[in-house]
Amino acid sequence: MRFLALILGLVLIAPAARAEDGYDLWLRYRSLPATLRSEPRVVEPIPPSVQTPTLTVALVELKRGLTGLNPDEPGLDAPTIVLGTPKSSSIIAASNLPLKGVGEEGYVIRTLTDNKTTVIAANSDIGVLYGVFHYLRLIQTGQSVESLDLTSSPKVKLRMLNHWDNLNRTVERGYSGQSIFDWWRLPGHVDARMVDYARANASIGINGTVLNNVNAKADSLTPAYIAKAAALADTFRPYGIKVYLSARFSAPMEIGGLKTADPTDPAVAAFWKAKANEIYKAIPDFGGFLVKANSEGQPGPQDYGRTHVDGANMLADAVGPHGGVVIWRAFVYSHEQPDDRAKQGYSEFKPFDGQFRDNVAIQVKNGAIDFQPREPFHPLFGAMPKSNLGMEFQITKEYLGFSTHLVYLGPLFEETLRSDTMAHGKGSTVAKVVDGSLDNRKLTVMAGVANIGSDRNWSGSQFDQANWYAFGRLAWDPEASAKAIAADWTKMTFGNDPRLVKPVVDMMMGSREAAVDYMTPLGLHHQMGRSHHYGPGPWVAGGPRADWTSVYYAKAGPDGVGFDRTPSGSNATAQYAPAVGGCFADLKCVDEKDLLWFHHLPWDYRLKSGDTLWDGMVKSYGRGVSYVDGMEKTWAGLAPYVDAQRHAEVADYLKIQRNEAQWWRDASVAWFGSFSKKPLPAGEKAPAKSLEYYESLEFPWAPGNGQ
Ligand code: GCW
Repeated sequence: MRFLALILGLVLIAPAARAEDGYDLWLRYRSLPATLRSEPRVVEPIPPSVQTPTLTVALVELKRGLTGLNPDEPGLDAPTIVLGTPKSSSIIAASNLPLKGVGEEGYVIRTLTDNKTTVIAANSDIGVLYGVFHYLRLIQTGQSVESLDLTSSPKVKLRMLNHWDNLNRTVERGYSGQSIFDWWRLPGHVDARMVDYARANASIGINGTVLNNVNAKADSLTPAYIAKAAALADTFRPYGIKVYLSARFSAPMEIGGLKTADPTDPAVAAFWKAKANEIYKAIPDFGGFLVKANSEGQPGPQDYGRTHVDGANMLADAVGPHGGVVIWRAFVYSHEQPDDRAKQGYSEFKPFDGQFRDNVAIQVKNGAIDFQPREPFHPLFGAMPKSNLGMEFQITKEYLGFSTHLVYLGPLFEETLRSDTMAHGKGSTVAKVVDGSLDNRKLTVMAGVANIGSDRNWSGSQFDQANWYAFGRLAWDPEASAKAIAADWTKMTFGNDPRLVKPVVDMMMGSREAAVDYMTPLGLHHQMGRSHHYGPGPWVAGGPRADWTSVYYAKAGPDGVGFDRTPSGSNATAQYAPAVGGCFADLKCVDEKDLLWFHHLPWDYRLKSGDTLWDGMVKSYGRGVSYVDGMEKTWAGLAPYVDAQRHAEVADYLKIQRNEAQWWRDASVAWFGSFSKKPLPAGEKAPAKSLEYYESLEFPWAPGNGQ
């Protein structure tokens, strides 16, 4: 009997138990359980005379999804799906659909009054493909498609990935193997995986990709590499994805034979114009340039006494006639500048508001330091109403445990986007700056530093796929809910069983706060190991520049801990709208999550909980570790609902995370305890090893550091 039950059990869970490695992402299209299946549908063919590459891939995707999710044959009288534009389909043209309101990339999905026909319609072919992915998502997530009437269109114009991929296939801050782009074999061979890359991105609405690292080599702009980029552009085009290149500002000298890269020099401007013409000849829909200038040693206009405006506008004039854009990063800080690093981006860019060309966007990281587990929103959001201000998030988790820590970034993205800049009073959220609605900006950008690599599972871990997914969904709609996105992703990636979905979503939703807790609680930041940023390194000091050390940020001493950014300190709070900055600077108002970001406080400062700061810190670290413990246990209990291979991989990683969270906790408690000199709160264990031990650990081969 026991044996029979076991066999039966195996048969019942057989579909889930099939080996999967994560390659299929959220586009698995595995057959749904009978209870969730809707009636099989017939997809109307597209007449050859109106077929286009994009409509063709939309049709193929729809059929692939439908037959995968429900392999039953449609009956004779089965309902139909018609997809297309008013140009490609007479049914759509005659259906009186609200297409006017959905713009260039949006779509309408509607079940017509005959109740037999559902149209997936758009003004453009790419809108149709987006609509197909939405329709499939409804089925994948177990929603009814019997009677639909919905519209959707992206709120942000450029929804982009930024690959920090080098030409030798190393990836700066990449934890998922090598670069997905096989530069050496291009353009002769385009890996079939490039199509799946494009499908996956299109499925979440991403419409641009920067192929090379912002720490750029001029080689990317040589004819040989332009041809390689063109081969990728040809592959991505049916999926609505444009390619962009990071441009090295000194390229005119390195590959143009000039003696200068001064943006005001006519020969330099002529070099860039000619280069743009050359690129557009090979890639007629080339997106434009992304530029990291005068930051962390990269060349830029300031090398010639010129400004960011001079540099950006000169490049903008080169790509402008072709419809291209220049995305100029605001991630600048200089070691000659003694001021608080958190202030430097704002100080440099704010005075230029209104001076950039219309086809320039300033790309601003979510926070003023660098993709920390938690940062208050960057003060530039809301401060440059006369400029196009784009968002840069980091999907790859440089400061969040790389690919082996389960940290769902949806809540981080959401927290930033929902922050209120108060630029025009209440409700002036960062999302409204990014989608352009606050100041009526047309060129809007949301970029994510990609976590994609050559690993079979794309992102280094199964759960890191969710961060790529969430980024895309939030770029489409910056006001979307991180939790709803997590639920969609979980259902599409692992299945619809509520016994799986709820615990996984819960686990994901708390995972980022847990990482904050075990790494940098209460507003601490930049406490990671030197240069590779792996593991704890609160003792990191010395070296080439103060603002690359941990002690610069935590300022721990016998008197207390934290960075005073109030008017009595660096006064970074003055860079925010008065109501916001005033609150940050006020101990009675500031959220304790940001406490030590803005304040230097004594160890016995009383937190709202009644704990002293020291006790509160120690408890936070411990809370983070316990959360990971909990995730490990929850996940172990989910084995019946997840295929063995993916289950085992996640379980291994959670174990790594559990150990590393403990290490973070112990090392941090040892370090900060050497200043506080206070006993641990009751029930808290002493660190397992001595401070010297933690300080002695070295990781010369930690990934993501390579050039
Ligand atoms: O996050 C930091 C990284 C650098 C990166 C830089 C940037 C591409 O440590 O590796 O360089 O930011 O955003 O330019």
